[in-house]
Amino acid sequence: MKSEGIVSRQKKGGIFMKMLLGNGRLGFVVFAALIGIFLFAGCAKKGEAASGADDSGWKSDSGFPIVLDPAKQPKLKIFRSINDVEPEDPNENLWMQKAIADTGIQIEWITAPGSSAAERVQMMLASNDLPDAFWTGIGRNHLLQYLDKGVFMPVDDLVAQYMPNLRAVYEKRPEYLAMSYAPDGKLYGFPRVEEMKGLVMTPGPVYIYKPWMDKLGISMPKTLDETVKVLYAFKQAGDLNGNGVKDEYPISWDYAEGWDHIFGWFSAANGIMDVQTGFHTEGNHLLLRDKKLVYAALDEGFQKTAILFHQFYRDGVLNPDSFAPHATGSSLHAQKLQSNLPMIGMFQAWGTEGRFTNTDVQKGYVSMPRVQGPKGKTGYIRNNSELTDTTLAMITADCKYPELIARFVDYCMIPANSATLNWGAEGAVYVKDNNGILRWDVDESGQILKPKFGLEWWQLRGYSTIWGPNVILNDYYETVVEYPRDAQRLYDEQAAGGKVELLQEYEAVSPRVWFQPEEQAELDQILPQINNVYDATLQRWIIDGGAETEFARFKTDLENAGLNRFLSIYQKAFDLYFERLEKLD
Ligand SMILES: [Ca+2]
Repeated sequence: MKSEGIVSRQKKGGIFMKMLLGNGRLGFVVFAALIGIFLFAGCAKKGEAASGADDSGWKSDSGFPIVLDPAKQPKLKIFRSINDVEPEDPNENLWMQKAIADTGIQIEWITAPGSSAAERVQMMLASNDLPDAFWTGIGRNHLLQYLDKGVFMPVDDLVAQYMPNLRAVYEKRPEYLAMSYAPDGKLYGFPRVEEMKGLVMTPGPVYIYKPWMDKLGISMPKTLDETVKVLYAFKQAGDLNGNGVKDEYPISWDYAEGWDHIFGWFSAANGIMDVQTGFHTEGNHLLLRDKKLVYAALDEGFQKTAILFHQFYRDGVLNPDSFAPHATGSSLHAQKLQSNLPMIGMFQAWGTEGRFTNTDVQKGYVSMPRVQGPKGKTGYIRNNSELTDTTLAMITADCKYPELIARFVDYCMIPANSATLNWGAEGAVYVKDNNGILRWDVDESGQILKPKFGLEWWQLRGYSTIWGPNVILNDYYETVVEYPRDAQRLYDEQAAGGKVELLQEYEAVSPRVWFQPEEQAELDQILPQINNVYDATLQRWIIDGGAETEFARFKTDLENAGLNRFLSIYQKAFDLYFERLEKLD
């Protein structure tokens, strides 16, 4: 256990030296002291409690356990929000029980149910009645709000001194470190990273109904022109589902859902990828070219694709209900998928699971490979990040033993501990196979987890982990933990749709850059206006036409809505991020 996940001594501090020096904050004396620590750590045996640094003897100097005499450890009060399937006292949580056994750490948890956590956190901050750390329930907005009030403790030095496992992560992924710096150039709290080979970095596949292609003797299209021909062949064939009614549509879209953007899949073939992200809507329609932000709708490829989609609409190729406003219940698009007969030739979705009532219909849909257009290949990425948080376990300024928290977080950064912290404990969600790899503890069906503790399979994750800072990297799969079984099918379909190539071709506009509070407020005010112009214009162009003649006016409308200001604020945040990243490389 003691040597598990400890980084090689040679690598220690490499990136952190650059980062600390790069920020110009450390004088020579501090730098020398840190070098001393690394040299010392290089000599000490792993996990050995070295003498001298602490006189009470209740804690070790490095490795695990952290606390040697729990009775003597001063109290640590840590806040976290809890969910309703887990034990009320996080110390009774399955993951935490192993963590206590491994580290010896004693935590007095202050908890609130998820529904009232935000209010509780605001009260604690407003009254300055603070725990030693906020494990969860706190985020960037809190930090920005209290940044100049000294409520939170920067953790740069703690990372450099006490966190070899987190440093190893930053060595491999300097971009995550560069994204973690607050506007004042310091680190607060710790990250959560959930790399799943880019699962959330591309949208769900574009699906095409294979039995209709087979019926018409059409093979999978390879170009944009061939794709358009397939769609028109579907249209001309008429009653493909054989119910005597022309109720089929070659393409359907659920525009109001705001999640999938089949238009953007096409527009990339006309030279401009148009992104819709679902969440992080600030990244919609943005792409990075040579580190500069570009707004997709300003490109002629966007205009050209709008003209194509108007043809689809006019010719009955596109389901006219694609733009129906979202009422409660299923959208008209969703209802067509749920029909007992196939009604749609092509659509895009985050997997087909749960969208169909007839599994035979569902089985006919296959993931479409990218096709070549006049100015590129189809497909888009999502402006997302697998770094989902940078401010977990945020330590407050008055904490007397911040190194205990830092070392405990570093315990969470050991790969197997991160996997179980993120997805559920061994003994609940996972069992280790003969090679020591964590695998789902499945029932006889082989598909879902064995029910345990009187809970359903989908409750075992929430029951058995305390969440918090953790890092899952792609290289942990099949070395530490299996790829999440419930995501494998979607991943495979994305891969068939050209995911890997897309992620090499494009760089995501990360939502993890930082804005100053006043900039954020300005973005929040401008963004809905820009989106209104985009949404209203694109829908009108597709339904009524107008893309040929109104392109210049559209650009003016976007500018009047604040597009230039929006781009300059976002670009500034990116410039700072790239500048920091360069210093680390
Ligand atoms: Ca029909």
